[in-house]
Amino acid sequence: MARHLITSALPYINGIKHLGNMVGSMLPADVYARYLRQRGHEVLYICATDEHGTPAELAAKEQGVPVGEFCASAHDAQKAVYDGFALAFDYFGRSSSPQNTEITQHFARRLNENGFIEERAIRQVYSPADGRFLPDRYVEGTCPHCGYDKARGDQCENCTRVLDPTDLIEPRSAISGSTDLEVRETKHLFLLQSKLQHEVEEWVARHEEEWPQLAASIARKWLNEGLHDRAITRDLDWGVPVPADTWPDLAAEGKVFYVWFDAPIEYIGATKEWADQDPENRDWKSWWYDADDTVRYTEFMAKDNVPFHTVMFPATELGVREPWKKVDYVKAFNWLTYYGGKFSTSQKRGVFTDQALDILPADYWRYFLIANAPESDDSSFTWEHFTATVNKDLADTLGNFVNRVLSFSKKRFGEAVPAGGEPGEAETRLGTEIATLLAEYEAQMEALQFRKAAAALRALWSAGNSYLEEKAPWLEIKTDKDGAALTLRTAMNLIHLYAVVSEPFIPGTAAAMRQAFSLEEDTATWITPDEARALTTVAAGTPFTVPPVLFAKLTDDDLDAYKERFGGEPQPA
Ligand code: B3M
Ligand code: ZN
Repeated sequence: MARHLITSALPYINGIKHLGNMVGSMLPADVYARYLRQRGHEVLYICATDEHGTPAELAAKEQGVPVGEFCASAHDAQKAVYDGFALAFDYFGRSSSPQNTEITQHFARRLNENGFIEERAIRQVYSPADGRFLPDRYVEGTCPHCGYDKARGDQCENCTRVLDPTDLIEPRSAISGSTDLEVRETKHLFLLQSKLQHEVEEWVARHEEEWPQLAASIARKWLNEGLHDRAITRDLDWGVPVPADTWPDLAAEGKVFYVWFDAPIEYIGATKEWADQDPENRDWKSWWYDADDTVRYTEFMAKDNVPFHTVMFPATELGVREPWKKVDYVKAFNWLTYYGGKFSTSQKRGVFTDQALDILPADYWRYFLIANAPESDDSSFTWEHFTATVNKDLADTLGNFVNRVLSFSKKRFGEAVPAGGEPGEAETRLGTEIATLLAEYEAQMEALQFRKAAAALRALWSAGNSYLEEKAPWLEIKTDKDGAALTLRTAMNLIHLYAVVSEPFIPGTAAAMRQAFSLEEDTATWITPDEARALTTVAAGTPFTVPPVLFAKLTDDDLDAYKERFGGEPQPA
């Protein structure tokens, strides 16, 4: 049994995320983590809020609260939503933690000792009216490439080009609106990534064959363009301070590290946060340090984050010259679109995660999103597709099967799994089919192919329906009571199997299904294809209850109401 370290890209602190964010990072990571735990592996799933940088400062300013306070409450708000989605992190930390500060500063000192950091004077936008430098998003203006007049200093939202604040035409301060801006010289730390190019290339070459094509091709593209030295400090109040022991001048000027320098280090920082809560029993270093032979590390993220995880962060880790664990497998996702257009936080298009939970329980979303994850291509969210999937897969194929079998059995045989009948040809055939489908499901989960895994799971559910239609216990009972008992007992074993193997996708419903049976031990321990084949884990005589309807069918009125509330117009991509 391997030790599995899992991280998902750290959600940025400045607001509740939409469904598109979650499907490309935290949700599949949770599904994978749950699966591995059920298979008996030791798993550590770590995530955190990414709290530094200009968007946090600006959002706090907008609300008129100190940035530390803003982040604390925004962290809690995000965590509450993730709890609602049943994301079972081992720890959900904060990049503004002292642990992250300590490790980030350590990394910077080591990089410096190893000759990978250099102090350079650069020209930066300064605002006399605000009395400060204006990094990144603190400057707005007209994009020199496309003419968009609300481009931000770090990137143009319209044409997506990456910008430097000094590129903007007619720049203005995002704080005061002042256009009285000057360019002043100031010193910053640069990470000499160009010196690490070869090492990163060698490292990527050793891993890319195993990575999914999306991750490998993005890493290659960045390497081919060449690694550039980049500024890793900023003039901000909020961030990991540049350590005064190493850079007294910069520290005195209040410089902090750039958010993308400390954010990936927070994967380690959050692990230490986790360990510090129970230091007797938790050893953070064994997951991260000298762990190449003992830990398998899998990262989840959307494609725009891939360069930072496949090239920049590995460069940092390599340059530290200490055996920090580097990623083994990068699971990258394309975009989930909303009717073919962008989910947009700023334009309030699409469905936010908190709104989703107001409408329906987590399992509806979890199943739909993973079954349609943008794995090989972008995929589009539409309410039509969502309601049709819920009705067909969850309400009919799974939910109805469970309720039909249990209610009918209760009515005819009472509240215990009925005895009688000997498995025959139909059960043997069913057992073989179930074993094959379960093996397929396992293989797709091991390969992190979530859509295909969902298809295999759906096929398992369907197999139960076909069996039930074929045996028709509601007719059988009229002529062959033992035969009907066998059919229902077999179907109940399927329900129990579904309860166990559906757990990664729909943990709430899975628990309700498991708990329908009064088994000695309520455990989600995996059932292997060979065990499943026999369909006898739930013995005759086991008491059961009929759970409330597992999935409500969504009506045309529901569909209209969703479209009315969220908009459902097709949008050009
Ligand atoms: N916070 C993702 C984003 O906001 C960024 C991920 C950090 S992962 C270390 O787009
Ligand atoms: Zn532009």
